[in-house]
Amino acid sequence: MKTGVAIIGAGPAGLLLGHLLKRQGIDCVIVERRSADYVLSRIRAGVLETVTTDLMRQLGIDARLNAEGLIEGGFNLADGERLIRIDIRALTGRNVTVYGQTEVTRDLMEAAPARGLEIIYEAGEVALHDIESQRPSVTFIKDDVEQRIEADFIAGCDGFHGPSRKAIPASRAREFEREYPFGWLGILADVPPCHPELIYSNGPRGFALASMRSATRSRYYIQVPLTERLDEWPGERLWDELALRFDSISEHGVTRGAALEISIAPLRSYVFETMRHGRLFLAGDAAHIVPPTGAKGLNLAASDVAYLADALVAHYAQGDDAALGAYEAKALARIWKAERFSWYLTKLMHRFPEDGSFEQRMQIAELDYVASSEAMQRVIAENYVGLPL
Ligand code: RFL
Ligand code: PHB
Repeated sequence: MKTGVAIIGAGPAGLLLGHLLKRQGIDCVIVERRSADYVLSRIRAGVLETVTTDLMRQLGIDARLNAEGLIEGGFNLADGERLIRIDIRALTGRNVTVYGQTEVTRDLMEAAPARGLEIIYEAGEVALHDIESQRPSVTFIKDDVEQRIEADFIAGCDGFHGPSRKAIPASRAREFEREYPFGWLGILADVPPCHPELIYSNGPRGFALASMRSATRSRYYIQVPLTERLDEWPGERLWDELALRFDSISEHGVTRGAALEISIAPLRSYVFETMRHGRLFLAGDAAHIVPPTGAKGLNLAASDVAYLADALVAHYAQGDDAALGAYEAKALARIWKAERFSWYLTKLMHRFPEDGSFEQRMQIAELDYVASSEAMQRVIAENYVGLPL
């Protein structure tokens, strides 16, 4: 098989890139290791910046987003006792949209066949070849048969554990990493949210986040040590803990219900420089990870592919490779600022086991400062709604 751009991975990065290229008449194919159902069973991001919603609108894949997305004009930081509302609409003139990554992915997957975007699911042993040559290729096993896609370019959109980043020689790259000594235990349940807007709380019992997917579906997280196992958290224990952290500060208090999903995710900050090697370009989690505290991961995947799609269009439509050459620098400038904000909010809102009473007083003083200073609130709001492309 021959194509223009071979895209590895059908997460948000790969699917958005595929649609953006197809819309411009650029030939591409997506190769995904998992089944469509498996990809749709992963519960991840919930908060979309305008970067992401604008792309969905440009593509005309926005009917459900417009009908079901919750427009949020603010969110809250809490110190355990009081809410500090960050009025993002008043401070920036913009909003964020609560609409699950699962729904974004579903909408993009469902729109693919009618637009001629081919997605090959359940492709095993995906491997990259000849990325330094003019004619790179991707091989994989599908239904016990090895197949090869020859392409002009490969887009590595295969997340943190995929093969694309590993295909770049270590001598050509630098890694920047920070691991955090805790994870997030998350629960999804069909119960009304405890509060109309998100609450990120750093209280005496540690970090917790009250989020949502709709007026009848809630998503909560609490900070747990990395050694924690899921079987140590039967539903009742988790609901008790959430009630202790949110009942006194939220509008309605926590409503309990059966878990639709429950999982633990580690927290990490990571950037891989370079995002380009020969004819391979990396985008999304394949090149960088942020801790989820700033709600930036999916939105960074979207901004990466917006840059990359524009650069590939310039190559195919005008024979102009300047934007391809500038892709990495442009993407990294936005990525590092999102890394900074996600790290800052993670440090401000979590209990670190190594921290003593001094660091805790610093967190309290900073939250108190945020509560009293519009300038501080504006800085947080501007980063939360997303920096310009
Ligand atoms: P993905 O979504 O991981 O997709 C990569 C795809 O590549 C496939 N793949 C392969 N395909 C072929 N061959 C192989 N060998 C392959 N190996 C892997 C995978 O199966 C998968 O389908 O990466 P992408 O597209 O870059 O998207 C990134 C986002 O998924 C991620 O950054 C966000 O989910 C992060 N994130 C959040 N981001 C936000 O913007 N807002 C949020 O509110 C937010 N909350 C979160 C989050 C991530 C979380 N977890 C679990 C990590 C909350 C959580 C709990
Ligand atoms: C979510 O709803 O899953 C969510 C919301 C905000 C975050 C992270 C996750 O910062």
